[in-house]
Amino acid sequence: MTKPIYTDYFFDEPAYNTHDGGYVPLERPAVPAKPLAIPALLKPDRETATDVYYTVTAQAGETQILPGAKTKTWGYNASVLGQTIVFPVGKHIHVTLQNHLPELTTFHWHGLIVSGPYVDGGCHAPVYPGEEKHIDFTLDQPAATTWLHAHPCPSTAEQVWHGLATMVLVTDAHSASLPLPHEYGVDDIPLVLQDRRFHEDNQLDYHADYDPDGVQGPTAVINGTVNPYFDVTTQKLRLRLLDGANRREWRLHFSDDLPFTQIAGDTSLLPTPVTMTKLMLTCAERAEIVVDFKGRQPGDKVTLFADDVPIVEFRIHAFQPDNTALPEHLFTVSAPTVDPALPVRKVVMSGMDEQVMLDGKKFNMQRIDAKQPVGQAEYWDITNTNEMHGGMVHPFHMHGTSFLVISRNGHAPYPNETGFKDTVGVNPGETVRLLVKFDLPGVYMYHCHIIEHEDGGMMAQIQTYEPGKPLPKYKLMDMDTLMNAFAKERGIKPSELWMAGMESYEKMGMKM
Ligand SMILES: [Cu+2]
Repeated sequence: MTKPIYTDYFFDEPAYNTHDGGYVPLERPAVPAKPLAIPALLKPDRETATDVYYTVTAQAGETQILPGAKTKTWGYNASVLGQTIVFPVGKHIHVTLQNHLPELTTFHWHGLIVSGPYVDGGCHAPVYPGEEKHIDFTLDQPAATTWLHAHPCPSTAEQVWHGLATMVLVTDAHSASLPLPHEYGVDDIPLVLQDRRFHEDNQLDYHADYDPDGVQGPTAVINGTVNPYFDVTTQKLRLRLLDGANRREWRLHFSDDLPFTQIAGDTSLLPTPVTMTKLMLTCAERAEIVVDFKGRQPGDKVTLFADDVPIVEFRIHAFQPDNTALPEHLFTVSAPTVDPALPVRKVVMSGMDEQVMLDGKKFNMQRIDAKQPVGQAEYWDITNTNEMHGGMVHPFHMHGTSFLVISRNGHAPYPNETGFKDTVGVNPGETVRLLVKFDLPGVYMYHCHIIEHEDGGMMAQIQTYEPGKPLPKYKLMDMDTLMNAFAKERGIKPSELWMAGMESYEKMGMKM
């Protein structure tokens, strides 16, 4: 049987962000092309046969993004975004988290299965300016493209907008053994997809751009580069795509409808490669794709588009022929069994703008919304109650676990969501069934990953526990403590503080 080449974006067209009232279309860049920035690999401080030690520093800096004035940005071990971190599965990993920013932040490992709420780095794990903290963990999960980003409620969106996001590559022996492009920066390329608006003197102004349904800008910024090109020197290129935008959906395709093959989703390889000409990512989703430039000649150009706007140009140079076929089998999914007697857990994402809620409530850091025993697989039904027309796709993200997508409104999931994931776009009027099992006890957040929605309270948290053992007590943060700290750091009164999610709570008459 010949395998299909998929030619659609799978998601429901009436719910695309292009129909939003506040949609900001991308504009063709008016600045000269520049080489795509490839983040350096973060060097370990030291490494032994069993352990590896890193220091990750959140820092402020200036970045030459546009001609003229440099843009004030934040990053991890870099002025913007960050160095790429590599975590080998099985090694004991130690990370020193340093905060050199003028305000508190957290270090959230999006896609890593590490214990919550402290190592996970959500809102309960602030690192204050000038402080450093140490975390350590051992990963037991498949190779994947994950990422690190700030998650200090309710300022996650603004901190990510300033640049606090970088890729974290989980590596394992199985993935390394496959005939896939592996050479970082040569044929294995990270692509962090973001959009920004540049104000006077090329500066960001998050408050000016604020939209409770998600902040957008007209300029595509890829790995921190505007109008990038990449010099292709191999027949095959593996692109690790991350929707690192606060709100934007990326509908990606190449010039001449060049087909490409998706090999991995958020947190694992796909069982089998999926060939397609179009790919849509919702916020925080990842896809690894392999593009084959067979037949292209030196001097040719292949362009990656988002909708109808070019975002990266691939300039073809001479390459050695590489006609190795991609393996038909990439990964074995071992799905845990669900006890049919267990009830299906229901999660409802509702509203838009300031009205967004999860299960009819806004997030409260001090409230545990659900409990699930470690090791017990359960079905979770995630429903988006938005109307198809005028509604939006909400990307549902879970901390502390990888899930399988079982069905969409009772139908098969999309062909490219057959591996493990941590974020899934839910269409308006749709119920997506997930298979969820936690391996580690802790407190974990789950939320919409339109970051302004999460700051606006479209978030909840679950405590996972080991049956038969006493429930550990976790020190959970509260909004007042964080808000007072932000105000102090900014040298203003708490009453003068503006933060992204505040209006969403205030307009709904709810306390943060
Ligand atoms: Cu949302």
